[in-house]
Amino acid sequence: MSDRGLGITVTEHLLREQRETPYATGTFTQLLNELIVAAKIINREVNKAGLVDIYGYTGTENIYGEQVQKLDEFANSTIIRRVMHTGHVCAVASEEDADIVEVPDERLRGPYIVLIDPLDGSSNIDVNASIGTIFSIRRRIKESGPVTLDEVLRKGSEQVAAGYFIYGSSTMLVYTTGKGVNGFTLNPALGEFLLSHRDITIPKKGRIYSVNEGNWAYWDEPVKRYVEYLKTPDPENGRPYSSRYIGTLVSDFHRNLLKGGIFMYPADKKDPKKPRGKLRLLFEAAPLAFLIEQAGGAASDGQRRILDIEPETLHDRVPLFIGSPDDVAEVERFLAGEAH
Ligand code: P6P
Repeated sequence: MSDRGLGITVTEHLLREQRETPYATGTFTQLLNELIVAAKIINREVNKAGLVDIYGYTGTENIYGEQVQKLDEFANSTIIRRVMHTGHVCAVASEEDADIVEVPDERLRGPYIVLIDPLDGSSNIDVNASIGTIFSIRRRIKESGPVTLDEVLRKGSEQVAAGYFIYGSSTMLVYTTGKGVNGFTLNPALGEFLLSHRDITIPKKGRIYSVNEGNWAYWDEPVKRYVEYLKTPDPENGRPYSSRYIGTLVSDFHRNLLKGGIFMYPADKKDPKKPRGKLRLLFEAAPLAFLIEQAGGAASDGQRRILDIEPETLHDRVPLFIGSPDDVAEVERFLAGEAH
């Protein structure tokens, strides 16, 4: 029952989930609450970017050779600082850092490893398009001692929670702990995330496709055939699909999660350093794959279920086809040469 029509806060929802989870000790609730505090701090800076000198670049490059935005760095350090002091985390791995960042103080270590894409879509900051934060939470394998890479290079099916914040026309949190997907919208007047999208389920088949068609020349032939197929009129089967592409994974994913459809970032021959495409397995594909499956959707690299793929390195990239189950199954048929 909500108070005076306030609605259900994310804390109430977390505590309710915790009560329904026999082994829950509240540590996850506290950890997610710290991620929420970090997101509120980031959201405040995102909303005033451009008014203060937080736009633009730091002049440094990340491990991919990409220019680091000031807001990228701010988001990364804010999240790491917040989760490091919960006493429930032993390490953080970030898309922005070459290696795992361990919690140094033995008194403040716990069983969780947090993986983050601190500011996804940061190239869109300067044009005021929506951007986001992606997080993935795993339990370490060992009981104690230094966190080793093999404790992180594990299948996405081992995640205990995953979600994202989207800083758009409204600020939202969407997450799963393996019991469905729920969405919360920030009420700026209260500073509270309120339950706004209960038990999100993606339509079985959509009418939207999201891909950067500027990479057309670099795609494999089956991908080209599939996109041509989506654009070929066949009203009885809902085609042509509409093309929607924001260029921020979280935003494109969120729209397709609610409306149905497919997001693709195929392998392409554009950059020899990125033969498997641009998106990272641990920081982007795996957390969104956990979410989409919990919402009744599917996520594949074109052949394999994303959640079954074991990374070889911390920054592995992977082709990504994610969204409505019938659409993902269809593109897999094209890639397997079973459809043309
Ligand atoms: P492209 C943003 O830089 C990002 O990592 C994702 O958020 C987004 O989906 C993708 O890259 C966009 O890449 O090559 O289409 O600009």
